Amino acid sequence: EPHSSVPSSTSSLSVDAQSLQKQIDELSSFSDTPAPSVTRVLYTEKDVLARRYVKNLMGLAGLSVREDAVGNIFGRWDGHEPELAAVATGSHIDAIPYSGKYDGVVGVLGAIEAINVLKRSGFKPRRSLEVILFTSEEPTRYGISCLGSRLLAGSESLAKALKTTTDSQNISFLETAKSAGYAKDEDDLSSVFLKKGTYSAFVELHIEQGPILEEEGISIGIVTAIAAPASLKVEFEGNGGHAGAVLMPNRNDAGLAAAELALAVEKHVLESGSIDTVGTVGILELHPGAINSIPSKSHLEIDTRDIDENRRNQVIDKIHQSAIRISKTRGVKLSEFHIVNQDPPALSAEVVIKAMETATRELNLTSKLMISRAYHDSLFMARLSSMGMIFIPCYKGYSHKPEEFASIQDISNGVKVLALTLAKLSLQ
Ligand code: HGY
Ligand code: MN
Ligand code: MN
Ligand code: MN
Repeated sequence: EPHSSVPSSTSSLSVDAQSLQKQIDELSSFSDTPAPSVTRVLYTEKDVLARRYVKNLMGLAGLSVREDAVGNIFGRWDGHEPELAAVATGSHIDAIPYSGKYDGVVGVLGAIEAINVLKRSGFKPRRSLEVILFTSEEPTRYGISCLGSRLLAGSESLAKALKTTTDSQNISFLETAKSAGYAKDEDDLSSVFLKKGTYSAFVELHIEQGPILEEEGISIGIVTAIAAPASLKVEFEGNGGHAGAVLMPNRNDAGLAAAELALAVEKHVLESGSIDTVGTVGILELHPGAINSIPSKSHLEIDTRDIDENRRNQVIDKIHQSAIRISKTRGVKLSEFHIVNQDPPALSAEVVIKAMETATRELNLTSKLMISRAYHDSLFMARLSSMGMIFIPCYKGYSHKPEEFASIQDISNGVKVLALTLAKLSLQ
């Protein structure tokens, strides 16, 4: 009967930095855009290849691998009390167009390496440990963020919506999932929902996607809360017409309505009274998209977030009022105002924060408590169990662009903190 104790001296925690860096580089080659950018969208051929690559690494780490109906992938190391709720970790490998090779990837490949670190140290888990590759954290293909973890957390509305969801090419989610080898028989996605008590804790390793740790020369960020994200889809319709022949008083320009609303988003965000309120219009499409044709239709997708949920919701209400006002003053139709998601923030659990603080201290690493302004799968895993996140510095805070970078030293620090935190939580 193996006796499990947390690795006594932290010197027994050795990260194979060279192979981890190689894996990060190899994984980044599964991309639909040229290096140094990475584009890897859910269920595309590159996504399927990348999944296969990660499943192979899970197998090499001695993990038993299973996949659910939408392609969440679980690698499990049975503890000597396997009936207890397990401790999980993980992140995502999908990448938005022209992004970088560390967002999400550090928390998947780093998690597998954390398992290898513990195995090399002779550690034996009491609670089983699971590494999760979440399907589609990014909203790129179907416009919904954290699709896999949202389902795991039991979102009935999402399970229902996915039966009729299509992508921009009008291909259905279920058909595409099937082509990637998932959603085989049932189109009842509630099979993905995890039972309460499946996990006792969930910890995610991720690059900060902000400049604080690097600026302050701190090695580890201990996340205390994840900001509340929301996304809106808005459409205006006007008569369009000839860009030369229609005089200005006779126009109802859907493109200018969109431009006015985009500036209204900025205005309402800046007037919220807090630096923590953010907002942007990341997608703005004009139809028909010809220089000499007055836009007859415009489509905007708005991303607005705040650490304070009510303040964020007030901004959404003001954006809605502005959309209605603009449609009246410009004589365009507000043909859609749809709130795609309006999620609450998530707080990290004391028990996980404590384990991470102890781990960073034992590893002689500097650390700082901080909030995550980016959302993560942890936002939804917090609905299933105690949650915590470990941040590592990234170059100038860059993310969602090819210049994204994290040093293998910082990544290795994060992996060691993750390994020690998982070990502590496994023995509780
Ligand atoms: O947008 C986000 O916050 C996440 O990085 N996908
Ligand atoms: Mn024992
Ligand atoms: Mn991202
Ligand atoms: Mn991410």
